[in-house]
Amino acid sequence: MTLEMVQESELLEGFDATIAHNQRIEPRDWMPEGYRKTLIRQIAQHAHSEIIGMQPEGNWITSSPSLRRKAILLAKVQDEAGHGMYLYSAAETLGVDRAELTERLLSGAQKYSSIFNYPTLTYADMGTIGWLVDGAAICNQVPLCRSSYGPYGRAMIRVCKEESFHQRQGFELLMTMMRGTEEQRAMVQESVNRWWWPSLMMFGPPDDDSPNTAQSMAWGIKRHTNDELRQRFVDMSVPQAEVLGVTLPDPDLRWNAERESHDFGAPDWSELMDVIKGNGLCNAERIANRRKAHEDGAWVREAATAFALKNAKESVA
Ligand code: BYC
Repeated sequence: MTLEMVQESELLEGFDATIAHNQRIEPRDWMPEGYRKTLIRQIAQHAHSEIIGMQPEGNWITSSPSLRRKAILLAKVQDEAGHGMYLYSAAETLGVDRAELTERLLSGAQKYSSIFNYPTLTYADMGTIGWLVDGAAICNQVPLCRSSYGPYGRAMIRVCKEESFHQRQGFELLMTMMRGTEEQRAMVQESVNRWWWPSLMMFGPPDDDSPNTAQSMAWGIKRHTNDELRQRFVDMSVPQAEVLGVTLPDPDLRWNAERESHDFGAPDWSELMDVIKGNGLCNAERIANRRKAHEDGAWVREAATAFALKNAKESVA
């Protein structure tokens, strides 16, 4: 064994002990290359999802039915931009920069959540996204507050607080519509029918087909498997659907007293794979919009860099 190999095995021992003691890995700590790469992949994908996720709702800001709804939607979409920024910053602590991550998103080398490749067809979708999509996000992200990587876990705490507000505003919007006219109730049901299955797909493929889960759990990056979180989401959503008075579009959904959980049908996994590969209804449009926004913002980045350089020179002089 060379000296370098001995040093690396000692570093690995220290890293494993930190994980085993449920303590956090911080940016300056040594970490295995695979751990770093997995975190960059997941955190960047998460950041991209927040930024691309502004589009389906952003489209409706100018068509909000009242000033109150407009202010709420605007605030929510701005929160999502903020989440993207915290997450890109967390990824940067791992030695990548944001420009490089944006390039990877635009070239298709990195993914973003499948859910944002579905179109928003009615205003009820603003409520359903809040209720189901943010609801699924909370289920997935609350355990990530305990992720073994410090900057990611800390970013998640603030993100989750805001997601919780997002979910409630969605539920309140749907509740208001359900108390309205027959037509409004039908609009909510139609929207829930379209978003239910894609929301279940947000948790990723079934555990048996999830190549990353086992290693990510061993490293304490993920705290639960995809199927565990999906089950938690279904159990959480069923009573909420009853309160709202909507039917979840799954004929196999029923309470299983033995398991003390709901049984439910399988989403169309071939659809998830197809959307992930880029063949969803809105993939091309979402990336084209993101590319245009990035290009249109070039002058802002240039101005900010020039201003920072000028300030740095002045503080040296
Ligand atoms: N969509 O081995 P697996 C939000 C990929 S934003 C696309 O299970 P992993 C919001 C996966 O990346 C919420 N791709 O992977 C914003 C992997 O491919 P690569 C976003 C998916 O990482 C605005 C491959 O499939 N949330 O809430 O262990 C408005 C195999 O999967 C998907 C997060 O990003 C998918 N659904 O587990 C409103 C949460 N599923 O990368 C709301 C953080 C799987 O190897 N991320 N893939 O090429 C995670 O928790 C995990 O990354 C996942 C997947 C559970 C998503």
